[in-house]
Order: sequence, then C-alpha cells, then structure tokens
Amino acid sequence: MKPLTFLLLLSIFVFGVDLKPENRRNKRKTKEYHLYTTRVNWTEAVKQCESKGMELVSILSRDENNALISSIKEAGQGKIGFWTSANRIEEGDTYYWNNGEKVTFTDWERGKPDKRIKGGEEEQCIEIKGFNTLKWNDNFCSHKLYYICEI
Ligand SMILES: [Ca+2]
Repeated sequence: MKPLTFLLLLSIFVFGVDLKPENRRNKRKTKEYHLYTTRVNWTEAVKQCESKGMELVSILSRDENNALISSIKEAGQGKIGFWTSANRIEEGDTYYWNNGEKVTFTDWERGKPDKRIKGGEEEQCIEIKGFNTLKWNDNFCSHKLYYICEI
C-alpha cells in the first residue's frame, strides 16, 4: 500500500471513530437515560454504568433535570433514590460531575446538602431522592441506591 493511501485510510478510520459519536450526540442534543433498579453503592454505580458503555448520570441544566424526572416517573419509579455522578469525594466542599464539570445547576431538597456524618463517613455523593420527592440530597456514598446511566 502506498504511504498516501495508508494515511488516507488512517484518517478515515480516526475520523470515523472520534467524530461520529460526538456529532450524533450534538445533533440529538438529548441524552438517553437507562434506569437500573438494583441497589448498589455509589462506586459500584459508576462501575456498572462504565461496564455497560455508559456514564453515571450528570445533570447539567433544568431541562436535563426535568427530562430525568420524567423518565423516572414514566418508569413508575421514585420511591427509592437514584445515584447521580455528582460528588465531593476529592474536592472537599465543591461538587463535581464525573465528566469533570463543576456542579452549577442544582435542585436540592429544602435544607440539603446537610453533610451528615455517621461512623466517620461524610455524605459526599448526590442522589435524586426517593419518597417521590425527586429532589437532590447528599447521601453516604456507601449507601445502596438505584442508579441511572446516560449515553
Ligand atoms: Ca443529606
């Protein structure tokens, strides 16, 4: 194969792999949510989503929050909380999504985050709270909840 042909094929391959999914995502603009009703701790939720080729959910705007709440209601869920990817495990008082973005939009339940401490563990991970409130609450990352993956 001539070097130029090889280079051309290589660039098609690279563009095909790198750009297509991104384009598709941008065009679609809405995320796809997959709800999982198995109770796992936060770290396990991250791993489970990754193993399915997805990410534990991030909520970057009011629109995304509304879309997510609709998905939960449509699935007949809401009694048990769902893990989101927001946490302050490494950053002290600042919450970050798993994609590295700082948490800006929030939908806390009144009085949250209350950063409770129990048995030396602090509440550092954010859930969409159950009891049909579907507002945000900080919870112990070791707590076992349902989780939502996004793609
Ligand atoms: Ca809390």
